[in-house]
Amino acid sequence: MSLANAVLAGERLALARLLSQIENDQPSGRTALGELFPYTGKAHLIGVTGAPGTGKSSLVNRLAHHFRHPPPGVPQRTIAIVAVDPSSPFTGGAILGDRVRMRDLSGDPGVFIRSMAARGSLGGLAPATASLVQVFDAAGFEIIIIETVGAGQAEVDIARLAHTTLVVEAPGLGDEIQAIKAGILEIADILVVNKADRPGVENTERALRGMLELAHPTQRKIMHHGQKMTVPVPEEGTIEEKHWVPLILRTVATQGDGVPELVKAIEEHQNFLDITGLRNERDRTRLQTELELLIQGNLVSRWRQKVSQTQYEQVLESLIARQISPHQAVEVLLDGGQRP
Ligand SMILES: Nc1nc2c(ncn2[C@@H]2O[C@H](COP(=O)(O)OP(=O)(O)OP(=O)(O)O)[C@@H](O)[C@H]2O)c(=O)[nH]1
Ligand SMILES: [Mg+2]
Repeated sequence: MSLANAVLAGERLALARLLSQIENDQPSGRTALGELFPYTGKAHLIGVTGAPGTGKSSLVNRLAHHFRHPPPGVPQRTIAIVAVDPSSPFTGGAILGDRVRMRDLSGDPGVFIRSMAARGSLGGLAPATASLVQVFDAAGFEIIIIETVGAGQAEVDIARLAHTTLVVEAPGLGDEIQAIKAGILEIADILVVNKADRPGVENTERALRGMLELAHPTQRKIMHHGQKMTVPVPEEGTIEEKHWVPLILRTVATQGDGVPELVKAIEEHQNFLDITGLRNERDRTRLQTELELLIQGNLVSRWRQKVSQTQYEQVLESLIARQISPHQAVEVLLDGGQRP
């Protein structure tokens, strides 16, 4: 049986082996992914991002627990977690979070957790993460959570992989400003003020609400009364009707407070995407982004094979000495590193 077929048959060892091959950018991993790709497109992808230490891993753990042990009458769902830690595999918080998760979720065959610290050689972290997510999707996991430390563009790219993006804030981090910097409000579908047991939670929430009002002025009134936006009817299909105003919710991840409400909000957003047809639009954008990142990565790596480090440094020196302009340098380098 091929590795892809073993993954489709639900073999966990095969799944783990394929995830490693993909992380290491092995050709065998790409072959299997090619076989699996037609089976993707079913999972609901949830991105969880936010500043270091805001409680993302604790929250993801709670969410996973909730999806595995739902209230009566609600179907149980399988869940995969991809924790992306772009820093060292030994210092990152993903490791700590995983230990917490292992204790709560280990032994449950409906849960699969993967930490990713390595950067694939082609195209960077976001495409590698996208590939892992595709494997989980094909393997039949119904919910896939992608946890990233929200610091820069790479994390925003990864968050864009998701259907529903949660941005996690916590009181007392000066996080309002960080959120603006990372452009994170633009990607947030749900803003979670975690550590709501800590002092300063009102201030954090007020700051976020203020920023939301700036970003979505037409929704000012609705937000003012602290009400959730109702899901619009798609009859007219105008852009306004497809507008989702991010929800702000408080949680205490350590206790599980606010988690049922958060799950409800995620489901509401999922419905909104389905009803408005935005899910298809997001899928399209997502795959297009992935394609473009892969093209960039591939072109750069092909080019690197043609130009030696010495040639590259010679051109760089000429540039620094003002003998050639940046544009001329690019021309020279793309022509195989020959000086004019
Ligand atoms: N008081 C309080 N502490 C919390 C809460 N949620 C998480 N913590 C604590 O905050 C610390 C960081 O939690 P993590 O879940 O590892 O946070 P994280 O955002 O995943 O951290 P990184 O992955 O390192 O960015 C841990 O000590 C948690 O126990 C909360 O709601 N209230
Ligand atoms: Mg974490």
